[in-house]
Amino acid sequence: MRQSIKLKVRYFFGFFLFVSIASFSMSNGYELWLNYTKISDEATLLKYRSTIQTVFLEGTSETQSVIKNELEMGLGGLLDTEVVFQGFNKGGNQLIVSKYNDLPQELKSSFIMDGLSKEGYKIKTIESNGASFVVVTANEDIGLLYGTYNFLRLLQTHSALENVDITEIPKVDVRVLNHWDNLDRTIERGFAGFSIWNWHTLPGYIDQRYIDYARANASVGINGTVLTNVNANALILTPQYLEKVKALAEVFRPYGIKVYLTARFSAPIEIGGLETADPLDADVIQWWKDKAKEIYTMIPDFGGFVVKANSEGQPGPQNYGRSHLDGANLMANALEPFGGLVIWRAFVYSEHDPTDRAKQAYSEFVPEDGKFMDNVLLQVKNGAIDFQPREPFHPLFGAMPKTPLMMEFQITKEYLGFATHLVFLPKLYEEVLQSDTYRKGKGSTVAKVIDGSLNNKKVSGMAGVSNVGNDINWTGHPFGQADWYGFGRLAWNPYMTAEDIADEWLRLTFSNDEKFVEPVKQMMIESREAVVNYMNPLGLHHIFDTGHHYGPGPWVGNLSRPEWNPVYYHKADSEGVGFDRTKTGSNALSQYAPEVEKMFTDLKTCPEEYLLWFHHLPWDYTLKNGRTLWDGLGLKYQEGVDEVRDMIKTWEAMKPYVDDARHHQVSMLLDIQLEEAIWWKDACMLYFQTFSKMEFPREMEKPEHTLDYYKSLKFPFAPGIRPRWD
Ligand code: BDP
Repeated sequence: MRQSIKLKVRYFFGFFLFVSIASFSMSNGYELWLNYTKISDEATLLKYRSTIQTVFLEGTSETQSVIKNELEMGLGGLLDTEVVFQGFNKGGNQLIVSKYNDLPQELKSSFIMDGLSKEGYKIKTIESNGASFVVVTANEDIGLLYGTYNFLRLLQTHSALENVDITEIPKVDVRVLNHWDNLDRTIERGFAGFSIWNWHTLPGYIDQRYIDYARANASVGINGTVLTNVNANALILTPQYLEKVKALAEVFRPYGIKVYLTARFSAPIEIGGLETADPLDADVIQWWKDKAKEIYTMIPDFGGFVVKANSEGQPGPQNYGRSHLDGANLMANALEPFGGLVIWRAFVYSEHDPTDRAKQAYSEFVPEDGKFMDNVLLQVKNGAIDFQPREPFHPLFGAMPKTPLMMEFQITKEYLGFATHLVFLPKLYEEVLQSDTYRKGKGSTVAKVIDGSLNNKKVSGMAGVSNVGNDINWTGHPFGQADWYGFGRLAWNPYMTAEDIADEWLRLTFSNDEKFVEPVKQMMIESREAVVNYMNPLGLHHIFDTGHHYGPGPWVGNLSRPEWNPVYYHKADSEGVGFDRTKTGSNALSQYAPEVEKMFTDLKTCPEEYLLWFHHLPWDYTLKNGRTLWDGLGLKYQEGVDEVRDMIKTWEAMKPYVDDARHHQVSMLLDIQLEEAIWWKDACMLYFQTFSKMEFPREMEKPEHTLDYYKSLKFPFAPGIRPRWD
């Protein structure tokens, strides 16, 4: 909060308010990981102060004034000193932030800038004629901004400045948040309040949040934002709304963030007055061309369109007997003259297609490989069903070598306990990115598909469905910020480990004290397995109560579309449980490379985490630990509950290291998480018992209520729901 209040003060209020609020020690979390409070370790502080006595910042572009502001806040706050900007000081002890071309001659020879690309940067300690400098340099302004944030991160994490030698180049080109924000400010699957986009007061009123949002994103390397829901409203493409979009684009531009919009396929009818949206119709083709031109006249660096078509009732080319390919190329053709991208979503499944939902995207898109225009990316969810606590990687990864496949992760926790549960998602992202597709032999990881290196792609991308809302701390749960942060870090470098990300985030957000960082990091890392255990153990999936997806609903079987019913996914019966996706079942496994297919098919090699995802097994099937499947299920549910109890204990012991406000907030949320973990265990085990007819394993705590009780629970106003869902 402190630095943003500083900003506000600068913009709106004046000195007095700043002084009075800056002395308030509680944090409401608004400042996110850009926490520039004074470094408490005296030795570190003194060392930094003597190393950085002045700052040389060359240039006056908009991005450079953003850099200046950030250094004033960051250095000023962390070192608690007045930041002195001055010319090059041969005497040293200076921070130099300058594009390579503008570097003082004597420093230039220390750098080789080849291959640094537009967004890359270097940070290096240089000794020159007995004087010492820390230099941040890049080819372009945006690289300098990224480098500045990294430099501040070094200070925030108390890193030594003596021998710094960092070269950073993003491995992925398009690093975007997807906001599922509606124009009325509700957010589909959003659990942290309403949308931060106040469309009503735009373009005239620029909320301070827009600026702080841009800072936060740029600080982790996010370079794009899709402002609107994939279930799109065509109005966003009207001049009235484009004016508002333009105002946001102007706020974001100095931070290197492009805006993208979701394009409703039927927009030519709804706002264009045409009778059809057929992608092969001449008027429709012209309409999209004109629309693209109109947008680029207003927003010259507009990123492009994201499209959800012929999926869950959205209009699309198939309404006219055309294909996804026709639809994507229609828009790509319109955007191409302006350098815009079409991000076409592969999340498609049809109520008219009786085959396993997990197979439909692959069947639809693989035959089109190589036929999309160069400015089309296909955006694929991490798994073939839908953002479950654990899913095997999507079979499309690696299967379309001629098409750039973009990763779609969900940062908001639609299926992971909303903003109430502490679940560190980078652990899930890491698992997916490090999965081996075997498409070009061993080591063909999903990360290599995504960064384009597996098949030499010209453009690459990663999208995260945002968890940001207008809650004071942006994400509802204070630990939800770590998921936003971690997504950005992984989009920049998909090979980072979840552990390193947790380490960084904790130090930036809370404290550098090892007695705090180590146990809490451990807790974050384990939190992902905990949620899998208490919600969807052993490969169970999509057994959430339908519509809102809050809590368990494995019994639901009355919805019109078969694949919207949990019973479709677990297939429990008196014989056993699980979805047979081997050759004897839906054969979805045939969509993977032979090595992967074999590994998942063979019960001896199939990891038990994925057992019921791929196999229907008898209740008395023997698990690796010698227990029956039925017992194993109960034990996993119990393990999940116990893990949350451990998290509570860990957090309780962290009281000395965290301000009371955030400590209490997280404690309350963990208590709810425990209640809900128990609810999941009891409801699911009671329900599955109606089929297994077996006793609960003795180590499992017995359910508190009856199955009828759990079935009777209703949550008509659960957040994040789209009104038209059942
Ligand atoms: C599902 C959500 C739904 C989204 C859909 C999508 O339940 O609200 O519209 O994904 O990604 O997870 O299009």
